[in-house]
Amino acid sequence: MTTALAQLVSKKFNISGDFISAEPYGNGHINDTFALVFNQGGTIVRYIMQRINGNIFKNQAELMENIVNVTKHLREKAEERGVKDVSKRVLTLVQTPNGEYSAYDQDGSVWRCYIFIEASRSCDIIETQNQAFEAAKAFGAFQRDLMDYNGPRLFETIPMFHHTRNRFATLQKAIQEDIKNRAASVKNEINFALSHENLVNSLLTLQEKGVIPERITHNDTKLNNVLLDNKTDEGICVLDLDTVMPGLSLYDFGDMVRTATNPAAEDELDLSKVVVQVPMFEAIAKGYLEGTAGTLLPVERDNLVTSGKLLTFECGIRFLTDYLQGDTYFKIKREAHNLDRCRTQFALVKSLEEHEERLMGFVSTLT
Ligand code: ADP
Ligand code: GN1
Ligand code: MG
Repeated sequence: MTTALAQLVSKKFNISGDFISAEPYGNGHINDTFALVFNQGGTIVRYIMQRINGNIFKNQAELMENIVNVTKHLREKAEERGVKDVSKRVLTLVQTPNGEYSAYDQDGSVWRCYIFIEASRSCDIIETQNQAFEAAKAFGAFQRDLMDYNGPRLFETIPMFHHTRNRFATLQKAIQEDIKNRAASVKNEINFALSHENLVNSLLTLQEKGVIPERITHNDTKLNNVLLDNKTDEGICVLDLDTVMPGLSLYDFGDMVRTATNPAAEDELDLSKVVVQVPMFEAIAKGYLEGTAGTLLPVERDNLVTSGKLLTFECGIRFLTDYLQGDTYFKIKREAHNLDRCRTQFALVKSLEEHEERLMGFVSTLT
């Protein structure tokens, strides 16, 4: 049904040739993503088409404006550097015949379409240190490239997205309201969350004091939001630009720690597998420093470990909140999926705490 809808919507974009198929694609938790296949005069060409999640992104016109402005800037930077295959390195939106970058379906949902970047893939689980290094380097370079962004100020597509104190307050409210009567069954997770309240202010305080600068950041740097080259594992293109907006560079680093240091899946049931792999942490720190090319301040470097703990904790409380509220935010594939995800995040926070000294020792050697 949705696949048929995707075929219908694909007609609204400037795509030539004969339609072959549209299949759900990827493992994103938010939008509905399809891979479209067309036959263009004997050549098979793929596209990525997405229905933007209107429950989460309330102002899709602003969101698309951000993406148009950000990709334009990134394309200019790549061209300045003499990059040859720019459409492999920066997401390219496909327009409609009217020159729009999105189209509506019959229900009023907003869709967009990108050129499919071939010969690459995104990974859900980290396998090698080289992948960790490359992914982090690509996210770092993304941020560095946006430092001289001079287009219109980017809209905040989800207000207070990484305001962890606010996220914590939302959790407290969800516990109190307990609309699905689930709180009693997740006492351990609630206790873990409440006992870590001291974490929530760690970066906000530094930002409020003006010690850590606001930058344009990606804000959703999970490992599967970057494409790695199939042959070399080079991080070739940063994806999922819905939350690119003003933020802290440490939000981006922290979410990489969350997703690229742990060898287990985000929804792994065997929590003994959820551990921080120190060499992976080292690889992402080196990759991020290389990608940001000397632009991180010493205070940002000093807080790399804290950011990993904070962002992992934040994601854990977001999953727990969604579980308590009846799974209305993140897509789920099984009952208690959000609870399982919350548990892995909290297990990783614990592991980060256990390895803190060693990780800090490594960070102190970075120059
Ligand atoms: P969500 O917001 O739901 O996470 P994403 O934009 O991250 O959606 O896309 C989901 C997945 O689709 C990505 O993890 C990636 O594997 C794949 N993908 C997205 N855009 C492209 C593209 N232009 N080329 C190839 N694969 C893509
Ligand atoms: C969502 O869209 P996706 O799957 O890349 C979420 C992130 C979470 C992540 C947890 C807009 O990312 O913030 O960290 O799930 N994106 C949004 O896996 O909320
Ligand atoms: Mg994604």
